[in-house]
Amino acid sequence: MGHYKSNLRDLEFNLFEVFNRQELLGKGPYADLDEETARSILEEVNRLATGVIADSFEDADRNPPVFDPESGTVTMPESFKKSYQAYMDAEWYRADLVPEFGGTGAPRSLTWAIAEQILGSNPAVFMFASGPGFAQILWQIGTPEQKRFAELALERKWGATMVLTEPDAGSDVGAGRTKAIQQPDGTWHIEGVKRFITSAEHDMAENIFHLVLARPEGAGPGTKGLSMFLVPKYLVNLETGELGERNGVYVTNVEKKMGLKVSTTCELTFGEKHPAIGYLVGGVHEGIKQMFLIIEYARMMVGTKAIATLSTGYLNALEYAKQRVQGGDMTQMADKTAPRVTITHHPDVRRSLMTQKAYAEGMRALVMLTATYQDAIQVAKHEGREDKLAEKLNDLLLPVVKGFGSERAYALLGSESLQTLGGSGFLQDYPIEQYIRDSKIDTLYEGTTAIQGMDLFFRKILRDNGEALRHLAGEIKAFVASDAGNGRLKTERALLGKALEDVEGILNPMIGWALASTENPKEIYKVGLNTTRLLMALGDVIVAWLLCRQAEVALNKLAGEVSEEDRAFYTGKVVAAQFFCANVLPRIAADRAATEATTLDLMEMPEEAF
Ligand code: ST9
Ligand code: FAD
Repeated sequence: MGHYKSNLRDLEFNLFEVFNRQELLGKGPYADLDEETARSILEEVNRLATGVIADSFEDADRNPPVFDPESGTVTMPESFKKSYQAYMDAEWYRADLVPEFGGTGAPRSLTWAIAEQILGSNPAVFMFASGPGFAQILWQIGTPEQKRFAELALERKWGATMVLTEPDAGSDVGAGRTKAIQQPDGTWHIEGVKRFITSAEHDMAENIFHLVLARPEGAGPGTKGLSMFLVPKYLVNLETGELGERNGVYVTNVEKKMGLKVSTTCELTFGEKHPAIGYLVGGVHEGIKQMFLIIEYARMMVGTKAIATLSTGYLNALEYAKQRVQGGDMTQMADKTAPRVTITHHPDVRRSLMTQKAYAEGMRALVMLTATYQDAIQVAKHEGREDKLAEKLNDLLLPVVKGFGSERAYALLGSESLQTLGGSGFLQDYPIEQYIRDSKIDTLYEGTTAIQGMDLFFRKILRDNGEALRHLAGEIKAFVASDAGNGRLKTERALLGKALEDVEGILNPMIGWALASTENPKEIYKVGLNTTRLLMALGDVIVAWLLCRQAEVALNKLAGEVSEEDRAFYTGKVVAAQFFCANVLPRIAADRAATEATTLDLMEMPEEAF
């Protein structure tokens, strides 16, 4: 058995029982897809994800890619190449593409369900395989020549990267110093050093194209002065599709990392040996806006990766717990001769397992909910209109998926999943230690958690005048006020209502301080002291709401005829919602009290006092 334990049943439960995605299929943009086909796609991806894709997960960690500084090349582990090739051969990446660009026309909810399985099985496969996705964005925003380039990139399965970060420009992308110098022929020469660039070198594709943020000479400061350039590793003859000269962009270092070792993290040097030729994307100077098309996708991906890892971490822990015999049942504590039981009998192990289950399944539902808004955006586009509300809700939820999802997943993998295995969890005999190392990055890249918290408050709530949040809160309030669960979820609905009030109690003073900061600038520090707290509290409330919605569906099913397997599944859903509401939500009141008591003491403390 491989390391990856998928949860296809729960993915299908979300898609077809909670969010009723079948209602969208067979018409509009998804005319060629029915429920049966969608289910068979998921099964096929599951077979791949639990098989050949998972196969290299451990080996590629123990035998990571080898960098040759002389040639600037990377040799990938053979085991990993097989996993990657299997994914590329199956062409599941097409699910993410629009039909006009060789895609299958699948709803985003289905494509994120596909993605979850690959990201849980071997996340670097998904990242190395994102060339076609990058190509689609280039095709959407590029000049006619760049569209042709994008078509070739798709056809030839070229690799791709997003290139923002520099030694002095991490969170602060606008501090980037990489220069772009216009040439008489209309091309640009890029000069500078970027770092931490994922997938910038490997030996699994004949070409790699970089989408690079650089500052044209004379352009203004900050992110708005950056433009996006297409910088291929090999120049391309667009008529014949043949590769031409080696371009002047080279990998000059590959980082040694704590985890996710098979994903190459590269220093990329432009124009040192010979000119690095770049093409201004779309012929317009809108670099940061263009890059955010990729970043939005990548933030969803990173959150999904983290949540998928927690899910397989939990299922591995569960399997172990069902077999590990240790100690007697607590009711027979005093009897030293009492039979020994599996650790699933111990209340504290049950608490731990249920914490993992509730978060893993609740956060999967959060990904799916976000994806349903992306479906709505697609449907609207197909009908030649815009769904502004769905766009705003998607925007609102992205920092929650990414920031809250990655923080909770990483914390729980360590404090609960590994812990369930006792000392054995610390060994490389089990996959959880690698899960922890591989998922730590999720709270860091694509914008750290601090950045997600600020994005949520300033851009997604304040700048939106709270419109999307009000809509979401309205839905939660309507659920609280309903008779969902026929009395069985009454306590949970009350706890949910109180927790939502507490989140509003965190948010309202923050809005007050933000407004007051126009008079007294230091008040903004009070906001900054609470943005991460808000992100986490909002995430917990949304997860609780989604678990309750799942419990409502489950209770309805349990009222009818169900198989034994389904009875267990639905019972687990009801208990997960009850457990989460009772054990997690009350803590938000303490967070609210802490927010209300925020002072400037910490900010006024001299640095030496740390
Ligand atoms: C990285 C990569 O870490 C890690 C993994 C890579 C894996 C590769 C594979 C990924 C797959 C991708 C596949 C391709 C896609 C396939 C698709 C298929 C269908 N939302 O607030 P301001 C924009 S990479 C939207 O003033 P500052 C907006 O244009 C490195 N747009 O910011 C705005 O203008 P306006 C990741 C946003 O103070 C403008 O920015 N690095 C958003 O100048 C300026 O906004 C990071 O993520 C948003 N949420 O700069 C950096 N926010 O306001 C983290 C901003 O007029 N740092 N814009 O609309 C930040 O995000 C900073 O907050 C900052 C601040 C840089 C934006
Ligand atoms: P810093 O920005 O220096 O942050 C340090 C700490 O300060 C963090 O805790 C941060 O939250 C906090 N902080 C910083 N600014 C603020 C603020 N204004 N308010 C509050 N707190 C703040 N980049 C790419 O362009 N392309 C890639 O493909 C890519 N892949 C990566 C792969 C890996 C393995 C790694 C490690 C990084 C990758 N990155 C990539 C870079 C990544 O996006 C950055 O590391 C990340 O954005 C954080 O920047 P930084 O490391 O410079 O940290």
